Amino acid sequence: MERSKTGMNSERGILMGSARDLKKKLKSGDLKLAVIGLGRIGLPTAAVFAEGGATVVGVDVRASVVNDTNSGKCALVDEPGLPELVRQNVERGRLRATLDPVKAIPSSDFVIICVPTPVDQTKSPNYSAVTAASQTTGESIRRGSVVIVESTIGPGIAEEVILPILEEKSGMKVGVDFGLASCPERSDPGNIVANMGSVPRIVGSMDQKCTELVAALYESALGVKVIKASNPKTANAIKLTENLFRDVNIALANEFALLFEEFGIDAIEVIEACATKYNFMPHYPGVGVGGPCLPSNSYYLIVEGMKTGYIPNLIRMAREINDRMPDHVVELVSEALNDVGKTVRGSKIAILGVSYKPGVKDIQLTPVERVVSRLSAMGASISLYDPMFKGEKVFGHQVGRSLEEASKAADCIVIGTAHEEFKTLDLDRLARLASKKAAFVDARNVANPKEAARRGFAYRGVGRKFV
Ligand code: SAJ
Repeated sequence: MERSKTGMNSERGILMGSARDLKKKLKSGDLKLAVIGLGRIGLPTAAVFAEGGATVVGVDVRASVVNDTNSGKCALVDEPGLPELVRQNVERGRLRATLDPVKAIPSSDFVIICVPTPVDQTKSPNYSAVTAASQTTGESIRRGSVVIVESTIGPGIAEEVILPILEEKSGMKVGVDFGLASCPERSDPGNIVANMGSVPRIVGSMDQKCTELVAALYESALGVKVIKASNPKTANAIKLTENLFRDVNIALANEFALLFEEFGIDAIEVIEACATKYNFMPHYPGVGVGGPCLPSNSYYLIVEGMKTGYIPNLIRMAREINDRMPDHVVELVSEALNDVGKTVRGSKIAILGVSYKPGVKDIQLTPVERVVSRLSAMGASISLYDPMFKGEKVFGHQVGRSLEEASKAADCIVIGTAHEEFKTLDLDRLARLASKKAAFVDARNVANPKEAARRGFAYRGVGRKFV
């Protein structure tokens, strides 16, 4: 029996076998995976691979997540299908979790790293969780295993930061003793389980053999198509390109909105008409861009670009435009209140929706937070309502148990998130609940401007300032 340099017992590693061996191992239930990080991406990843036939051990630093998982529970209730998938696969004995990476990594064929990569106050990427996971993996990995990085990282971080750590900690060589691949997650929060079974995956690794193996893993266990990229940095560039494409196009939509407000033109009418053209992909203006991905991902590319002396100005400017939208919404609130002879100071402002996007229970970098803090600082009393946070404390405010509770006697109603519930607002009822002369500021364009104005509201929408 060959001993790996890390002194662990090991059998012939997956890297030494073929894609066919891998599929056989998966079929026989002998394929073992470790997933590092059981958050919004890691837990679904662990669950779908278990559902696909692998035996998965999830690793997380949070005891609550580990205990929940081992008792078949899942806190991500806003991910359709995930709670059932976790329960079923824990009951089947295919999925379990641990706080101790050494209980997961040495026996695994694949180690999948799904830890967060936020940016810090200075907008620099914080890769500390990724480097820590790489160190732990390097210390425990067995010969012949493959490391897959699903976390979103800058181009070159896999080759220049993660790889040296893995080689140094394991004392082994990539491409010879272990494999390293980037397979960035591409899942849409709020729809992740379905996405993981349908959206093609991108795989780029240090050598062709490893790329073939990782591709075979995702194809056979998840049933998805796999795009083979030239190398990890290309795979990471692909992920960032699709997210920055979205962020820049949202910024363009926000810039059109700011312009068309000055011209008295309805930006939504314009965008929807443009969307009838075959090559126009509609993006919509609003209170800004939130979430763990788009507000951060640009900086991975900006920072790597600046190291080369090239400053990606368009990408940077797009961030500035999107980051300014919450302040624009505060201006719209102030204007609309003026229309009814009121000021922000002393007004009751009901904010409907705090999540960064519809249908998810997530306030990470939500643009609504700045609207709440600015209006509070300007002397308004704030009441919040969000169907995902009923009765909970958010931004220091108690979220109401109902829309009615939050909107009662409000001088201004602000739509912060386009949750389903807000798309069928009963404007008559809202007008009766709100104070006599009230404003309505739709920062997610869910309501019909004319209908709002017809109920006597002083109306403002992002890109809609004409009624
Ligand atoms: N938004 C707009 N206007 C739009 C679309 C979105 O203002 O037209 C806002 C949303 O309200 C939200 C933010 O942008 O605040 C981000 O929304 P999103 O729908 O892009 O959602 P994320 O960040 O949850 O997911 C994105 C997705 N990326 C792309 O669609 C290119 C998802 O597929 C990625 O997997 C995810 O980032 C990620 O993890 O990177």
